[in-house]
Amino acid sequence: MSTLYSVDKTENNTARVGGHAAWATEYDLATNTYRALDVNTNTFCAGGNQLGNGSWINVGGNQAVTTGGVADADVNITAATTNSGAYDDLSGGRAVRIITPCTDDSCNWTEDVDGMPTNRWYPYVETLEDGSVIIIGGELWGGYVNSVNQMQNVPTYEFWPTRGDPVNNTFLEVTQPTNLYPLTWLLPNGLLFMQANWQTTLLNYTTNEETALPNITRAQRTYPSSGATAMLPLTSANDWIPTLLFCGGMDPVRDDWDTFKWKVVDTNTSSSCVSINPTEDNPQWVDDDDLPENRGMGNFIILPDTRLFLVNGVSKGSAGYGSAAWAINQSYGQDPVMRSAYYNGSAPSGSRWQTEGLPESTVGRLYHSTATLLPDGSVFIAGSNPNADVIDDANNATYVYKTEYRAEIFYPDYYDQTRPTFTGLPSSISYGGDYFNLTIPEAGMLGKQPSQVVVSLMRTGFSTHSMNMGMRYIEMGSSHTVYSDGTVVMHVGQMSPNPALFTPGPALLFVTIDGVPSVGQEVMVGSGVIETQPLGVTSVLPKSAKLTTAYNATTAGTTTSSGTTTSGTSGSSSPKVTTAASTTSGAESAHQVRLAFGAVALGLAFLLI
Ligand SMILES: [Cu+2]
Repeated sequence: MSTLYSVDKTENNTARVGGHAAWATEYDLATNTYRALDVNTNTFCAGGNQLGNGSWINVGGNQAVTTGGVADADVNITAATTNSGAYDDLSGGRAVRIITPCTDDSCNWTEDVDGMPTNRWYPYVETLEDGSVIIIGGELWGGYVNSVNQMQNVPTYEFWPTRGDPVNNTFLEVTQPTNLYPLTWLLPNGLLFMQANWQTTLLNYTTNEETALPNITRAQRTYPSSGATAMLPLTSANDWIPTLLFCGGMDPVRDDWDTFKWKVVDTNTSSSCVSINPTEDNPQWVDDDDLPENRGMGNFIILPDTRLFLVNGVSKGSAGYGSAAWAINQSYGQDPVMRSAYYNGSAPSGSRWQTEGLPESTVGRLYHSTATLLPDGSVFIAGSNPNADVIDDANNATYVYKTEYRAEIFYPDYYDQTRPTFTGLPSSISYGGDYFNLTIPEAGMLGKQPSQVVVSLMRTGFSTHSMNMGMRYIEMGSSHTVYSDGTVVMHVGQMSPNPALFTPGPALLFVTIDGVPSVGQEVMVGSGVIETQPLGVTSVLPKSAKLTTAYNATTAGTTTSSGTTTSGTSGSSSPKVTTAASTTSGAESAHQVRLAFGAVALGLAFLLI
């Protein structure tokens, strides 16, 4: 059972809640039904991520609006005053919204309309080592880009829960006009990698020191160019060293993005891919294989077999909409790319992209579309609305790009294969400590060798604007014991005692054998509380062994002396440890599988796939 939480912008959806149009839902994939959730603030272009306690946070947005996205007369309207306009909404610029997923229809978004001291439209949200979040940048009221002359830049970051006043950030002061949703990743060394406009920096968010890195090459990747971006899977093969990949976007004709002087919608998007290894000495941008076709607003989804799936986007133009004379109706992008692609980062250079056998979609996914991995390894795709309000056949039949309410599911090539199965997942995974065991029955091994088994943890991220904030894959260190009846027990190390490598909160655990993943099972990483995480010592794995005795559930895992070891190899090492250990106690909690879905202009009434 999977449930998606979607957040739209304030607009005239047919779904209703609390006497007004609904712009948030809980969607049950199993029954293809949804429950409208009563969000009152305007969530237009908010940011979001997963907290260490299992809740989802969604922050910022825009002023209260009425029909057509037009600002209400009282744009600062908040809970202290009366809701207004056609949609009965409140200003969302300073709002902090939280939902804790549930299985009984009891949960709703809680909204603090004064949750931040400043408006933030297009803020980036990244989860930190203690399961709190840093909220970065944005602007006050919205606009196509963050133009210098509009005087609405918000060049600060702050935290939730709050750690005091917002902190000024030089990088955000020098990267206008394309520093909305500044692309940010927490690195294993605790620094924040930030990329916006052409610039790149490393931010120490505790000392506010910045270290400039070389400018990104060949194209801009931040909104509104909106390249596809991801941290590549952290694996034993790459020694858990992070590489950040940026594909597509646009090399703008004008760096000021002046829509009076440049027909953005007729400009080709980029086919370039570049990557950087930001924790190396002297990091440099390097070219990666070009995309199969040029694409802006592409969305990378990490698959549990470590490939990336690329979907959505356009071949011409940019994200955003508006009243420029050259717009396609309101859209600043056109010619949707219907073909998706796989990227295999472990393939030799020149052969990393694969498009053979991939079906083409018939649904264009332009501005405000989304995608997310589901626990069964498929990819859920939805949304598209490059317009200020709902556009449909009834109110604007001639529009080229209408509001898209159809959702799709993409099934990767492994989907219909027999899947690995496993049992024994604990309710939580700690930072360091004793290893745990997963049991794979003989049938679950698919006839493969235990050396082909990979155990990984994944986060789907909060999907919006071609980004999945918080999306991450990490391979767990493991070794194995094989029994005479073919049962394999995987000994899996706890997460390295470094929460910056993989921050606390719910994650999906996959067992993948020779490229075929199991269905992911949810597990809490860390204490389940937003706090400095208890750290143990790095797990010590037993040597891999092959026993002459059959598997016995009551003795397995406690000892390997029940049989004769006929072969032994050392288990793969655990991810690098960069922090020392100390321990405090923390509560553990288990959570149901839930994925949040941060879509603006995402349809609320999904059609059957
Ligand atoms: Cu937007």
